[in-house]
Amino acid sequence: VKHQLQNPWTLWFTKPPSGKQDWNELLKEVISFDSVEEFWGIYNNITPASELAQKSDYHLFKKGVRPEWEDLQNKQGGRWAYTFKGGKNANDDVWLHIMLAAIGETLEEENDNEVMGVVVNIRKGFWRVGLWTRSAGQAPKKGAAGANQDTDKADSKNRLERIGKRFKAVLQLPDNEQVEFSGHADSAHQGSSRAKAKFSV
Ligand code: M7G
Repeated sequence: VKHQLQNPWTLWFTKPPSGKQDWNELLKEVISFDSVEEFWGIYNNITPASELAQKSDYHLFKKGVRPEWEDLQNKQGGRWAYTFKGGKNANDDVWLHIMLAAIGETLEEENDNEVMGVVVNIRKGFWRVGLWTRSAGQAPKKGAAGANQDTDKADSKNRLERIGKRFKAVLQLPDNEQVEFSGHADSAHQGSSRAKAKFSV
């Protein structure tokens, strides 16, 4: 029996740069799947995140969305991020739990339609997990059909904060630890994902 997921997902990998390569040349699509059983088959056969070299990333995104700021479905979006250090197994568990929450669709309410994917960045001395969302708490374009600048902006921010709290719950963070949200447009503008946080929960 196959336990069908609500959405098909694609795993991507960013390999560490060797010399001067563009972000684009480093990002590779690995495999797509749409059942719980396929997920475990893949998970049990790929290199655990804790065995990847520094500057590697895994990205698990809804099929059809590239894990890039430039993707049309990410352009107006942003991400919740949490940076941490821990033991190998504890770190792998954090990433596993984030992936399970994503494919199990427990990071948002059914109509939120915000979650694009999740990412783990393996860096020198720390890991970072990210949760990418479709919107970034911004006002819609002026004159967009049915748009109400003030209520739409507030709605987006409310949704994102609710999602940020669920992200924290999956990470089992105590109240005094924060996760931070930043918009992709700011990250792209600053040429770094370490853009100043717009808000935190
Ligand atoms: P990072 O891997 O998110 O964080 O971004 P880090 O600073 O901890 O390593 C590192 C760099 O990768 C950025 O400064 C960009 O040059 C590039 N990069 C990362 N992302 C997610 C993108 C993206 O979506 N598009 C493009 N063009 N470059 C990116």
